[in-house]
Amino acid sequence: MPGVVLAITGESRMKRTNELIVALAVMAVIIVVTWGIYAVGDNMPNGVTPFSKDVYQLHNVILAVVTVIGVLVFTAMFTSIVVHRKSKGYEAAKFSHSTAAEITWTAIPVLILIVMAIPATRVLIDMENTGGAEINIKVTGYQWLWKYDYLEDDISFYSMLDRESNRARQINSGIDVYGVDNYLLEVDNRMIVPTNTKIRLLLTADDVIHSWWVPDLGWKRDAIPGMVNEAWTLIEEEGVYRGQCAELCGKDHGFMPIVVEAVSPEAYREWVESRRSEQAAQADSSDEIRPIPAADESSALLVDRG
Ligand SMILES: [Cu+2]
Repeated sequence: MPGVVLAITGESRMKRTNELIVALAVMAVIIVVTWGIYAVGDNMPNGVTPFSKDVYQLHNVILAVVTVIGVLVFTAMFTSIVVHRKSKGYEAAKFSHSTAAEITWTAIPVLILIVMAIPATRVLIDMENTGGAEINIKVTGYQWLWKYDYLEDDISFYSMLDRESNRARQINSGIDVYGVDNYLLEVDNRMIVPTNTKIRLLLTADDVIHSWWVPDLGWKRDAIPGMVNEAWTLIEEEGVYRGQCAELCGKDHGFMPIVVEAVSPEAYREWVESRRSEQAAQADSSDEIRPIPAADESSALLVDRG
């Protein structure tokens, strides 16, 4: 009898070793496939504000956590499917309740969620903190353009799809859209802001719900009629940052881009002065009307880095 017991233990140890080898092989395949997908795919942009960098870090941490979970779960699943298949004589366990299993598969996910919630909450709280802004800009969405009101500087203007993109997008325009620079991502009047300055944006809309989204700033916020949503940004690098309306708002939803141009605080002051005198001249000659798209010299302070 002891001989039989010994033989069985030896056999089950062999089985365990085989299972382990299969599990490691399966895990290696899953890791290689996952790595391949990550290598080929696009990650979200790191952005140009401290806040967008926090969001990016948070995204990376959570992506790592879910990747580890995914690798472990798929390894266990595929190993079980291969090693414990019915044709090898395996039968499913028939227990109906296991307190230990219930506690384990509740406690572990709860712990993981708590660990992920801590940094996520920190970023969310930071996102809501619009205090201490030096510049307040009201952004209003219309079908299908944006209006920017600089509350401290009394500047206000509309910003719509630039003339070249608009011409190219017409049916049978005969224009090759690939030849148009920043096709559908250029406007007549860019939103000019200074770098390294906390800017509060007050978002609203005048007709339907729009959504103001510039990926490099790290957030997206709905512009809702009758409501004012708040957001803030602080752009560290000079440059041109492009975005789009991100809420389906009607037939020309795809034709109301957003272009933010961050310039040095000195260049910003100059722009404010020139814009103000331009506005004063306009106010003398006519009442405010929505402009027809026109190439605007003042919006070309900075060469687009493409
Ligand atoms: Cu819209």
